Amino acid sequence: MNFLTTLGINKHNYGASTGRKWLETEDNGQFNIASPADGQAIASVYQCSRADYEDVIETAQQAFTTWREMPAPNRGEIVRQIGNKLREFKQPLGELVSYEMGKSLQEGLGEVQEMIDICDFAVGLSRQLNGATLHSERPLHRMYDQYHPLGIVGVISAFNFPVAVWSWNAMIAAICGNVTVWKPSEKTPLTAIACQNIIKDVLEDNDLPEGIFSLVVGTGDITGEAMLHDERIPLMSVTGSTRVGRHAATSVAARFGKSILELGGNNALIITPQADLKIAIPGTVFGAVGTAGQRCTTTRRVLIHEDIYDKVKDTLVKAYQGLKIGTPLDESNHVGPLIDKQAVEMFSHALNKVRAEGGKLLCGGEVLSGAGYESGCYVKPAIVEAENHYHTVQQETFAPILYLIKYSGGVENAIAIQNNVTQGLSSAIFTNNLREAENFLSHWGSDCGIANVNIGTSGAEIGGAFGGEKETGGGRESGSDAWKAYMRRQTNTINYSTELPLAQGIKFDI
Ligand code: UN1
Repeated sequence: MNFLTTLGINKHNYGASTGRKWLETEDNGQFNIASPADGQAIASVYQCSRADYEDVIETAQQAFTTWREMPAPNRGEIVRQIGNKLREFKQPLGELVSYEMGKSLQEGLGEVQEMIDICDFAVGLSRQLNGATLHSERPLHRMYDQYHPLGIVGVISAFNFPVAVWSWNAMIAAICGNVTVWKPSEKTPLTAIACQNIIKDVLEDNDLPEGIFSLVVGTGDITGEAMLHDERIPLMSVTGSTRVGRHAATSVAARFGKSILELGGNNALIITPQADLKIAIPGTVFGAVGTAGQRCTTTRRVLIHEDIYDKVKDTLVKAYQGLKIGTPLDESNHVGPLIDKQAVEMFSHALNKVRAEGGKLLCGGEVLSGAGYESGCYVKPAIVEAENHYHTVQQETFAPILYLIKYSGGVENAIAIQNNVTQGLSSAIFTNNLREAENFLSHWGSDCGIANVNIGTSGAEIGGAFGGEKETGGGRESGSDAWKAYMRRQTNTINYSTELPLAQGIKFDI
């Protein structure tokens, strides 16, 4: 595996770094990482110790005092160089993402492309961290907003986007003047270590101090849990399940920290009688089986009008029968493995449950075995006819299960079904009818953070703000003005007169 050597992945790797330097703890246990693609051991990672964690946080605090002094466009220049390094390492990093996490190589490369794109976006943004200039009610007074950095930004990321989510947070945080401490998923620490190796040269070439981009690979108590309760970390950005996010939100709020939460989705796609099925069908299939159904934005429910229900159902089942399932490193395969055997069990369990509730399995659902499937992590994506109120349909199962739900009447009925879940991340409608599309996008339409017309639920561009409502957590990352969450806001009023007029015309003579 050439990509391992190129990315500096050894047989045993350290799990804690302050940017240029690895902390050399070897006695706190290791994570042994095997690939879901072939079940083979890849490498191991020494877990960060309590002392390492303290070291990382103290170094990061120190680095913040230097980093925030640097003009934002100069910080942008560092991010520009990181983007260039990522371009250089796109192929091997994409391969490692694919091998360690199991998503198809196309999607692994796509994930690294998202990292490059966010770097470019952040470089431009480094000259645009602007606030408003406001008119004061008092003469010879001026008022404006400014945005200042916060300090340490803690990033807890999930296995499914093992590197892109870090970059959305870390690159925006960096141009804002913050330093980042990253705790990757313990299922995918090798890609995180690779990223740290990739940025190391940039930090060295620019003679930057330790602590601007740090990494802590470890279990909850020593890293994740410690970060949630650590008052030295003013902002926590957490990607994960709603269960994890609820705990994170309350822990961080209890110490008046800020959080950005990107949690579960239960994304629906509506196909109306006026949809162009030529694009609706591939949009649905990619949304449902891409990343083996393990994106937060995966299409989980498809709401089909009764007039076209049978036709869409048959076409989808036929499309599923043509899916190629196999090693993610072979670009001709559409679907790779799930992350681990536990995920396979959850997939099978959800299918059993939904059938017990009255759901009808139309295709897929098998766990694959035999040549090429030795890891035990490959499944056949499933399509199930179901009803929206089923308990299983209301849950996010992180696996390729697509629920077909029939609706009748106007688009408002489909919108009502789509909104009738506790999550609110992504949503889509396929229609060529302007009225249906605009109703879907209106304030009585989709209640999700992302609402697309004639595009599936997944595959958002980095230029938009990414995140969702309700149990998805309300956070926004990446593009648009999501950067504001990484800064503290200050309102400044300046008096350049020789008087002291008080606001609201209050008289106070002494
Ligand atoms: C996630 O699943 O956590 O929109 C992020 C998408 C990707 C990001 C998904 N750009 O599917």
